[in-house]
Amino acid sequence: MKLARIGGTENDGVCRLALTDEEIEARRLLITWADEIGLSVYTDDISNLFFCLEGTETDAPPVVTGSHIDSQPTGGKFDGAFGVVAGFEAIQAIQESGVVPTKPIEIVVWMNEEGSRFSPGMMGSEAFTGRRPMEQILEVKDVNGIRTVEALEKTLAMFPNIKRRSLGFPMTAFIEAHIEQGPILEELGVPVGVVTGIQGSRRFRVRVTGDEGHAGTLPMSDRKDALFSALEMIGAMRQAFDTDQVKFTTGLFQVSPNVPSVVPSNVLFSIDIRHPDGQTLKRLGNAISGLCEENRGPCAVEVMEIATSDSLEFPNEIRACISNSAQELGIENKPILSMAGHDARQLHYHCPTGMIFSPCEEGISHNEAENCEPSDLATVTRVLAVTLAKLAS
Ligand code: HGY
Ligand code: MN
Ligand code: MN
Repeated sequence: MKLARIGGTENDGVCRLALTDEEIEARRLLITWADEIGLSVYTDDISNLFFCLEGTETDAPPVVTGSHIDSQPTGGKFDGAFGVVAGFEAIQAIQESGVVPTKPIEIVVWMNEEGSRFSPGMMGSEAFTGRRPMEQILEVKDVNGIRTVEALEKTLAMFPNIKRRSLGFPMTAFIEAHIEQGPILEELGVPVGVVTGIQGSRRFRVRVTGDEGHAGTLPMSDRKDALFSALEMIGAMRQAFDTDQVKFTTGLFQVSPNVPSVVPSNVLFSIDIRHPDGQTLKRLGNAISGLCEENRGPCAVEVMEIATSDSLEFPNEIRACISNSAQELGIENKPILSMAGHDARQLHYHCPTGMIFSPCEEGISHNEAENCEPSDLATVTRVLAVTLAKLAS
């Protein structure tokens, strides 16, 4: 709740975009918490944050948990933040239990998971795992034309005394606790979800180019109305993508010159399409260019794919470790596929990785009304603590 007040909105949500003053303030709070329980603090060249509990084998690859603290502009208090706070609670529980782990246990805060300011997201985990080149990440601009590298340097300069670590250091395992962001666990009445994997997603930007004109004088037959063409394209996609299990939206939509009496000359819109089956996602994503071309009317259209993530399955050894930990605590748990993307997606290609889900009220997320029961979050955190202690011993 204290973390949620940083960037808190009047609708009881959170707006704490990556590398903003609000996020810098949140980083300061976490560093204070880490100092209070004796964790050492590190960062890296992409400003991921690491809080470390030493193990008896100081140089062993750490067991890592964590998530992100950046939010959507109309985000909730728990998306990302829960996984970071759960890491602190789990480590404190391990410290208080007197268990001294063999391997170090660390909490990580991945930079810019959401990608709402600098897009696409997951920059911190992609740079760490080398799944996206740094130079590509650093040149991304936000809506005000600020480059990622400028905001990154400003953030890093705020914490001059934090030791730097290399990107990509070895890890024994990565476990991310996160809210489900869907309704399944709540409907089942099950407090813990053992995540089986993450569905695939493909993200595009479509630029439609027409011509400005006088709203009152230019004959309709001579118009190159970029907005009308964009609407035709989106309508055609909604029809083509109306199949089982597909998730599809055009969340970002920019019109210019965006004034009432000028025929729109330019539209830029996003496509976020997801599906658990790799072949279906491939087929649907590959159809986008054709659908846009067929519906461009008198306008020009350019389709750019900016991110592609295959469906993935987390390793059984990690899923079993989480499920057994819940069992030992007498906590009911169920396997569940993640429909949302997470940094764990990138870590899956770096080390044995898994996720633990908590229910969230009516599955609401990426919405200021996102809400969770503290008891549910505590239950997931207990399973996380046992899982981390096991993996680190
Ligand atoms: O879009 C996603 O799935 C993630 O919550 N950013
Ligand atoms: Mn998240
Ligand atoms: Mn999110």
